[in-house]
Amino acid sequence: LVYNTKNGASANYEDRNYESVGDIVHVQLADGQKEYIDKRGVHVVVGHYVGNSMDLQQSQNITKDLMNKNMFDPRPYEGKNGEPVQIPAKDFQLMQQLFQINRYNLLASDRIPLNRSLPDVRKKRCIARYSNLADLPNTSVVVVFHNEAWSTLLRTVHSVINRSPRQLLKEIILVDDDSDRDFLKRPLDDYVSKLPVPTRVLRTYRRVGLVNARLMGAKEAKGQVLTFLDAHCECTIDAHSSTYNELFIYTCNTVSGWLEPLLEAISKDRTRVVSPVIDIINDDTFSYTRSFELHWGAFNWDLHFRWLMLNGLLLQERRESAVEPFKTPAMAGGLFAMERDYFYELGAYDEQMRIWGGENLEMSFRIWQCGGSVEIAPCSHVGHIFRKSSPYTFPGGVDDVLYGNLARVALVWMDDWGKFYFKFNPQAERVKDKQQVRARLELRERLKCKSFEWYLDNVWPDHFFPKDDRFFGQIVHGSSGKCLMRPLSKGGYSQPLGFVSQQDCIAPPSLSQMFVMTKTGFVQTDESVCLDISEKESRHKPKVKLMTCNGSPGQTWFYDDKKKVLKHIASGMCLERSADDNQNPVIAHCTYNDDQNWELRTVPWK
Ligand code: LR7
Ligand code: MN
Repeated sequence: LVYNTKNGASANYEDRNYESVGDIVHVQLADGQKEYIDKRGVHVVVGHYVGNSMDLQQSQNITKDLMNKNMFDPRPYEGKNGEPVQIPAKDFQLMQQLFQINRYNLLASDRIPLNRSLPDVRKKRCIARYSNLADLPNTSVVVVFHNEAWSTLLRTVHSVINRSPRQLLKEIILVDDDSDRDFLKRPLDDYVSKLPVPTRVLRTYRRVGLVNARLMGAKEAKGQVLTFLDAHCECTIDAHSSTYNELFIYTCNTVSGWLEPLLEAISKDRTRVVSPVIDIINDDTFSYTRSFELHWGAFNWDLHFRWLMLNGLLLQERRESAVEPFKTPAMAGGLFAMERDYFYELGAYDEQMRIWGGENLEMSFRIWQCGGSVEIAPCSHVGHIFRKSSPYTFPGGVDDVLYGNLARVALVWMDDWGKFYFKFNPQAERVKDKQQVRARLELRERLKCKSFEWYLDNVWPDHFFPKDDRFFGQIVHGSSGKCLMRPLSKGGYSQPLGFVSQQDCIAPPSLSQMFVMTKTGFVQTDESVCLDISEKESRHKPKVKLMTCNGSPGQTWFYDDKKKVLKHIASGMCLERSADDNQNPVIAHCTYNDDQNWELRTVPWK
C-alpha cells in the first residue's frame, strides 16, 4: 500500500526518509526484484519480496520452532512515546531471521511493553470535545488474525482497553483464522480471560480469510457498533492530559481518545461508516509517525487502493471544520466503525471473498451507492504497522484470490466501469466467469442502490476514470505512430512520476499508454498524475513530465483538432516529439510541423 506525498516527491525507503516526511510509506523494489513491461504492456514485478532487503540472505533459516516460540520480552521504556527501538548489533542476525515471520521487526516489537505510551498527534481542538459519553453508543471491537505475533496482537488489545472509556467498550472479540502457532491457542485464551474487559477468542478452524473471520466475529458481537481493527494496531489518546488508574485503565471522561470521534459520528447518523486517521507504525523500528490528515482513500484503474490528496474544494471546506469527519470515496478497509444493525441491513460482507483484498472497495461502493457515507474522523488516530509484503499464504493462489475478489467488486458494483476494468486487467478477466454474484446483485436491487456513475459524479467528482464526455485513449504521434507512455513507477506500486516517453504503441492498448483528458484541460493517468512540464525557465525545450495533479493552470492543455497539436496553455507551446526515440517528448514554440502533429486516439472501453 502506498502513500503519496503532498508534493508528489517519492521517498526513499532505504534511507528511511519517509519517517521525517511523516505521511508517506513508499515501497521500493526489494533486492532480487525486477520489473518490466511485458508484451501486452502489463507492468510486471518479479522476484520474491521478502520484507527488508537485508533479510534476504537469511531466508532459509527460519525453522518451525522459531515461528512457534513466543519470545515476548518487554523492557520497561523501550519504544516509549512511540520512539524507535534500537536493536544492539549482537542481535542483528536473530532480528533478521525473525523479521521474516511476520514481515515486521518482531524482535523490536517483542521488546516493547504492551502498554507503551504514544505521542498525542491530534489537533489541539480535538482534545476535550466529548463531555457526555452517555450520548454515545457502545461498541464491540473485532480483531481478526492469522498467525499474528503475540506482542503486536496484544498491544492492539491493550491499547483498546487502556484508551477506550469503559462504558463505551462492550467487549473485544478476537477471531483466530486458523493460525498454527501454539501460543495463539490455549495461552491466548488464558491470557484474555484475565483482562478487565470481556475478551474472547473465536476460531474458524479452517482458513477462511479476513472477510469470513470478521463475519464470524460480527455475528457474536453484542455492542451497538462494530469496530474492526487489524491485529497490529495501537489506538491513541492524549498521553499527557489523560489520567490512568493503577490498572492503567483510562477512566477520565472529559478527555477524548481514538474511539469517541468514531462513535460520535455514528450517533448523529447511523449510516455513517467512519475510519480513524491511520498513523504509521514503522515495520522496522516500531516508531510511531502521525500520518497526513488530508488524504482520502480512492483507487486506481487497476482497483488498487490509493491515498490521494483531497481536492481543492474540499480542502477549502476543511479549513473551517478541521476536526469534523470528512467524506472519502473509499476506506482502507481494516480500521472502521459501523453500526451493527446497519452493517447487516447493508449486506454485511460478500462472503465469497477469500483471504485478502477487494472487500474494502466492495464495502465502500456499497455504502455510498446504497445511501450511506464513508468518512474519516481526523480526531481519531490509530497506528497500524504497514508491511511491504504479506507474510502468509494465499490458499488458491494470490492471483486467483485477489483478482477473484476484485472481479466480484467490478461485476456487482461498477456497471460499465466493470467492463473497463476487465478490458484492461486480463488477470481479472480470466477469473471473471468463475464468480457467482447473483445474491449480491439481488442485494443491490433490494437496497435500490445507485449507479457507479452516480458514485463517480457525486462522491469523487475529480476522479480520473473515463466518462463519455472526456477523451480516453492514446496520444499518438502523427508520422512515427509512437505512443506517449508514462514512466515506470519507481517501486512496484508508487506513482509513475517523471518524464513521459515515446514508444511503440502496445496492442491491444495498455493502461501504461492511456490518458484521460478532462473538459478542463488536464491530461492525466489514473494515479492522479497530470501532464506537466519541467524546468520551465531554464530550458529552451522543456521535457514533458507527469506530476501530481495540483489543479494549477500549469497543468492545462488544449488539443487543437484542426492543427492536430496539443498546446500547453500557460506557455503557449506545443507538444513535440523528440527526433531521437530514446529522448523524451518536450514542448516547443509551435511550428505546426510534423514533430508536433499528434492524434488523440480514442480507445473504446465499454
Ligand atoms: O487469511 C487471512 N486471515 C486473516 O485473519 C488474512 C488476513 N487476516 C487478518 C490479518 O491477520 C490482519 O489482522 O486480516 C487483517 C488484515 O490483513 P493484513 O494486515 O495483511 O492487511 P493489510 O493491512 O495489508 O491490508 C489492508 O487491506 C486489506 C484488504 O483485504 C484489509 O482491508 C486490511 O484490513 C487492510 N488494512 C488496513 O486498512 C490498515 C491500513 C492499511 C492501509 C492503507
Ligand atoms: Mn494490516
